[in-house]
Amino acid sequence: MIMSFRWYGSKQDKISLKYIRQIPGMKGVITTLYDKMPGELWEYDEIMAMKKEVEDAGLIISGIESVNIHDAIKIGSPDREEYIDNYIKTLENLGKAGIHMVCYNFMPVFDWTRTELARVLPDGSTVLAYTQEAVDKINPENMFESIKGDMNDTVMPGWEPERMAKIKELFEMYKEVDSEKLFENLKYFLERIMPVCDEYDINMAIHPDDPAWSVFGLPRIIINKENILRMMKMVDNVHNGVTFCTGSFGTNLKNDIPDMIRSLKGRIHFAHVRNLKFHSQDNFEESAHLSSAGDFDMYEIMKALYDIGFDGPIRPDHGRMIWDEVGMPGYGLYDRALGACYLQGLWEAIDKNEKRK
Ligand code: DNO
Repeated sequence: MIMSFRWYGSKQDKISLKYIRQIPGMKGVITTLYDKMPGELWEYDEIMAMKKEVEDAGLIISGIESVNIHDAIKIGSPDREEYIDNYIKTLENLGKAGIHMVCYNFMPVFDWTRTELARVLPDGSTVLAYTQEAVDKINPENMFESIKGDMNDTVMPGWEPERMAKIKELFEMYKEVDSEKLFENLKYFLERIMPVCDEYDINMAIHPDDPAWSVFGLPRIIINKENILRMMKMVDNVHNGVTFCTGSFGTNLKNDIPDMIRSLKGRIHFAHVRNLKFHSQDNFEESAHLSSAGDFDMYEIMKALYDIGFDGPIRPDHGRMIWDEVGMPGYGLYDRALGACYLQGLWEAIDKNEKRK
């Protein structure tokens, strides 16, 4: 596995590449061109400039999170062709730059959804949290306003103000799109991009929907084993793969995470590994990474990744805000660094144990 850290670029991220490199075992960053809107073309020179900056700091770009998908592609409107053409060209430029993993999602309107960005735990740390009750009470148009105050003046990906300003329009555009239509549009998109992925050996890694159910009446399809296997089969190409995000699939307690990992052998191209603590199925928070801090057995998760021979980029996912750090919720330095070390500790123990057998 390639231990990596999500980095928002020197213009946006308060955390420097130097700090990231100082985390033990850290090899790469997962990043993106943050000023690109979904559907916009990424020029080769822009990609190379970003790559140079990272490599000059002694790290590699282990993958892109994300090259976002324009709504026209998800909706399947006639103008999708132009955006798919741009996507293909972007993939070609990434491939030429030697970048071989691209994370994306196919969630309508909202990306991940949390109802609190700074729930205070008994130890004084703060975490992202979700309650169904809060979602059920809120008008989706007010969703952004309701969490904005806790964003600490950062722009959280998926929640860009320009995008949120068009929210009414977006809902209108998705009116005719149900789950089947979304599957169909995803298939169309994947079939169009697979040739360029084959040519440049680019692993596409879809991020699951978070939480793993419909919110605000919008369809969500990447939510469980059945659907993800359906997606793998519908475009049966090794480059059509998954970002296995334990914290997203894991929002639904019915999802057996280690079993899902095993069933996706060869198709997991990227792993987001974090823990959740449930008060009930409808009320959970993003705990520290350790098994003892939440409800997941992190050993079993890492063991499943190990057993399927996972060798792609992996990153600690959302962390708590600790030690008075102020930053983008979920994406501070300290707790994610602790998470990275913990995951590597589990991996080393599993690896040594297996090799001694
Ligand atoms: C949240 C992230 C998601 C993810 C996208 C991938 O913190 O895991 O925003 O990056 O869904 O496109």
